[in-house]
Amino acid sequence: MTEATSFDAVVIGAGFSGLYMLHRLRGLGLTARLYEAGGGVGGTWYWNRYPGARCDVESVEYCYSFSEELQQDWDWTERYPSQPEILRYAEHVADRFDLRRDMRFRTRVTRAAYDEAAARWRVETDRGDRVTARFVITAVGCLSDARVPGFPGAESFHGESYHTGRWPHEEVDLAGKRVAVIGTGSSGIQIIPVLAELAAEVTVFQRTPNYTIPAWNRPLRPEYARWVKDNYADIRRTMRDSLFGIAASFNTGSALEVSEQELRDELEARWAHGGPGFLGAFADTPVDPRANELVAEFVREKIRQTVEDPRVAELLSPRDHPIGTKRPCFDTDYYATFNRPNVRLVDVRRTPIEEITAAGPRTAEATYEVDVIVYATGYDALTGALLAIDVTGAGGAALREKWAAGPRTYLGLMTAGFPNLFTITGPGSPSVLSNMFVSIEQHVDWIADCLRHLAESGATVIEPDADAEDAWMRHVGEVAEQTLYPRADSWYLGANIPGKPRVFMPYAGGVGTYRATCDEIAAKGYEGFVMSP
Ligand code: N01
Repeated sequence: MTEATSFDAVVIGAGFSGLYMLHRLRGLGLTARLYEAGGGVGGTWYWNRYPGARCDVESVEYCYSFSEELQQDWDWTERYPSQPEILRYAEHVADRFDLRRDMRFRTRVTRAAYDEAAARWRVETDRGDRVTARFVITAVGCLSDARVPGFPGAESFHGESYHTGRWPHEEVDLAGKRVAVIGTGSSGIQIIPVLAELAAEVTVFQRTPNYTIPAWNRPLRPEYARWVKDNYADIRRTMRDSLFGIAASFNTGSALEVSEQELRDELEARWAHGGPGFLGAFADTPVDPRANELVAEFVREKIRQTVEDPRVAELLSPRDHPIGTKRPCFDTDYYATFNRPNVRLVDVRRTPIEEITAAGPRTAEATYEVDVIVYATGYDALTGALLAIDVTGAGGAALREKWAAGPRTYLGLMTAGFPNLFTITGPGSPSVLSNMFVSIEQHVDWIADCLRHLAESGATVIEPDADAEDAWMRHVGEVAEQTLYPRADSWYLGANIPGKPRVFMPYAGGVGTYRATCDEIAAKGYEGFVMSP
């Protein structure tokens, strides 16, 4: 039998957005082909196999809600799910809904070109596939384009080097080894305490200290899991209407209007509970620098209480950005790890890494001899994976050109001039500022409803109106300006990638507000979109 080369839709990526999109397309009776660069499903959880990799959204909230049977059948074992468990869940979903038959693994989409005359996309892959589809739906993930800084001499290093987001599938033997970790974002903060247990020595190269809150991971109590399953309808509703897509309670009061004791009591209680709810102690933390500083100083105090060497404690204390303006981190024993005799901290803000020698990283002060270098150096976030594909729209216009000064979308779902191209959790939507599952399901459902609407109304082509897109981008910028987010050099703004335009890319208005906006636009006959037969 010859392989089909013409589909209703091509989906790019088999992470949680691609899996659910494929399922919904099937339900609509549409034909689809899904291409995935990795060797299996799971997206970020397929790649991020580093020791200690774990989600920092609670397991019972970090999962699909679209199937009642699925959410009742699946049992999570820990408060925060580990990477192997999340990967098992992705594989279970792929099998349960028989999704694999439309997937092609180890196949990277290299080019997607819109053919206006045919009103179809021509899609090419690195394995020579040439297919066409009416719709292209990108499910490429927001943090999938792993980046290693271009340190001179990196290839001359005699030991092993790994990026956390491209960790080998086979066991990496770290016992007795000297390990360098470069980077102290979420990945670094998770891997460092585990490496400290496994390796002989760990040298942490820190450029910017991060605030991190204890996760207090633990086995999931069966009675709690039962309670969640019995109350899922309410819990999911709370999550969907919330700011960040999680069920934790967020106070509406101000940190500036409570007594010192009340402030401390609230923060202590949330610290003791752990996890993302800590940042919900006061409503003005994300917007008022004085309120923010009170919360930030509480965390610095915790660092001073935990880390025995005051010089190390100070080095670990963030002072250059408000708390919550970079992606919050949640840890297991991160600060305490710096009390171990086999862990040392190098301040590469003061003395940057000048090169990687055969022996290891070299700063102006010293060469650090190591056996393994772990790059926990992050991603070209939100746009990297999309722009790695050569996408051309109407008139042959290149997406890379259109987004040269920063991504431009309407609702983060589509971009003008690129008809029938949908971007799940695209820039301009809440995506990385939320529990991804909530954002993914909302986007996929919205896209599926839109495709049904097109079919019912006899239209075949949809794209945003340029004015609607401009207005949305202004709104995304204005909402960000009302917050403290722009004050940090974060990957939200592309600040981690040299030469990337400094634009705040996600929508900071919250998933509840955003969902209401998307629903209203659809209810008004897809206001701001242009549809044609
Ligand atoms: O990457 P990051 P990540 N010299 O970009 C440093 C999600 N995630 O992989 O801050 C020296 O946050 C860089 O320093 P600086 C989550 O959304 C979730 O850790 O730029 N250092 C920074 O310390 C997260 O936010 C989970 O000064 C250099 C680090 O590398 C996102 O993924 C787990 C450098 C990069 O931090 C990305 O996290 C893991 C250089 N030249 C990830 N270049 C969970 O669910 C970069 N750095 C728990």
